[in-house]
This record gives sequence, structure tokens and C-alpha cells, in this order.
Amino acid sequence: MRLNSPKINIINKACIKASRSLIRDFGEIEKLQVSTKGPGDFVTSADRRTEKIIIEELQKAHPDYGIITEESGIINKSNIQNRWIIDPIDGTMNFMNGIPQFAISIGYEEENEIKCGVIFNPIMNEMFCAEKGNGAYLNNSRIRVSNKKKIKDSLLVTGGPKQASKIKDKIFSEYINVSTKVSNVRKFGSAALDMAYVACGRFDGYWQRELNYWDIAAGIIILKEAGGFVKFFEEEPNFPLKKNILASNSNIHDEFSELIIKKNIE
Ligand code: 2AM
Ligand code: CA
Repeated sequence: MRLNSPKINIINKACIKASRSLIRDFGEIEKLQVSTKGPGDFVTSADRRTEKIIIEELQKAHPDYGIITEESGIINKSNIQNRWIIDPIDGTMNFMNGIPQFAISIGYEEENEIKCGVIFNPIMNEMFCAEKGNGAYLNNSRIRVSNKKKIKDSLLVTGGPKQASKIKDKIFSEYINVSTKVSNVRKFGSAALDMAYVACGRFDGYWQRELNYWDIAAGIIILKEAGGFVKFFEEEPNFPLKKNILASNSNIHDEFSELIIKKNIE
């Protein structure tokens, strides 16, 4: 059994096409690491190339849809009804260091709600996808969140702070506080894959501050369709694309929310 719908098929096709050059680029990274210039510029062009292929493919199917992307910003601004939300390489720093923990992430939003999404790690050949009402899948198999009952037994994943963060101290102390109350915490470096891994039960929960909408758009529907709960907190109305997110299986969600959210209100 696999998820088969017109929208998912369009996104899958764009992912597969874009991943061909991305896989090739990833193969070149190792050589660049020993050069004096380093892989920085190369990664930026890989990012742009991947995004261009994805946009071309999606526009072939729906030229009028709005698009929000990491590299190109907003396209077809007037269409806010139907939008693609694209991150061509999520986990850029992993990609740049030759670590195969990165993904293409594409979500489809209709009337401000994410309706379907795909997260594709081309190196591991793992494609996570979901559509509202039709479940979540990893390649051809249905996925579900874990069944862990207690936060104290949970394996969580998080990310940040980014270098430029103004709330580094807050993020570090939150990390310490959470670490003492759960089984363990991981930092894997790709928000999209972190969400996908909660969806398939590898992690029990995920939280992160200061993300962008494209990092997690596809993950929202994949997680929900896998039976997970997603919550945004400390939202900033003037910056709707900035997100603080908390996601987990349904059993630990209340306990987890209290740990992150209540702690910061006190
Ligand atoms: P990126 O790889 O596309 O930059 C790492 O903790 C996660 O946070 C990644 O998904 C990363 O996305 C995202 N992120 C968003 N903004 C970031 C920033 N300024 N610096 C580092 N990671 C950032
Ligand atoms: Ca990203």
C-alpha cells in the first residue's frame, strides 16, 4: 500500500527530479572539504539549483499557486489560498559536512492549513509523506508515532540555538532542564527529519525555537497523520513565518508541553 493522490504525486515527482543533482552534489562535498575555499559557496549553489528544479516542476502543474521558499522568498504573492512551502535542503550544515542527515521538504497549504507534505532524504532513500485524512507513510509503509507513555522514559530531539540567536542562554537552560527530566535528548540538525522521525516513532517528541515555516511545514501534516500532536508556542503575530514548535505522540503531549511552555511563563 502507498499514498497515491494527485498532489502527493506532483510533489514526489519534484523531489525525485531535484534529488538527482542533490545526490551528485553531495558526492562532491568530500573533495571540497580538503580545498582551501571550503564547501560554503558550493552548498549555496546546490541549494539554489535544487530549489529551481522543484519550483519548475511544481509550477508545471499549478502555475498560479503561491510559493514560499527559503532561497527565493515569496512567489505569486497574491495567491494565499494555495501555497507550496519549500525547503530545498533542510539540514544544510549536515550536507556541507558530508553527513547524510538532510532532506528536501515540501508542504502544500490551502486556506492556511497544511493539507499534504513530503520530506525526502535522498541519501537514505527515505520518503515520508502524508495527506490530510489519508494517513502518513514512510516509502510504502504506513507509519505511526511511538506509544511511549511517560515523558521520563522518552527520547526527545531538539535543535538550535543558531549562531545569531539572541536567546542562547534561554535555549541552553531549557535544554538542561528537559534533559534532567527525560530518558535522553538528541540533536540531529534537520528540523524536517526530526519531525519525520517523531512521526515514525524513532523519537517520542521534538521541540525547537526560532524556526522558519519552511523548516517544518511538511512535518506538520506528516506528524498529525501519524497520530502525533503539534503545538506552536510564544507566537509573534508580526512574524507569521517564525515558529517555536513542540511535537510528540499524544500520550506525553501534555506533560511535554508543561515542561517547555509553563517553565518559560514562570
Ligand atoms: P537549514 O538547515 O535549512 O538551515 C537545525 O537546528 C535546524 O534549524 C535545521 O532544520 C535548519 O534549517 C534550521 N534553521 C533555521 N534557521 C537556522 C539558522 N539561522 N541557523 C541554523 N539552523 C537554522
Ligand atoms: Ca531549513
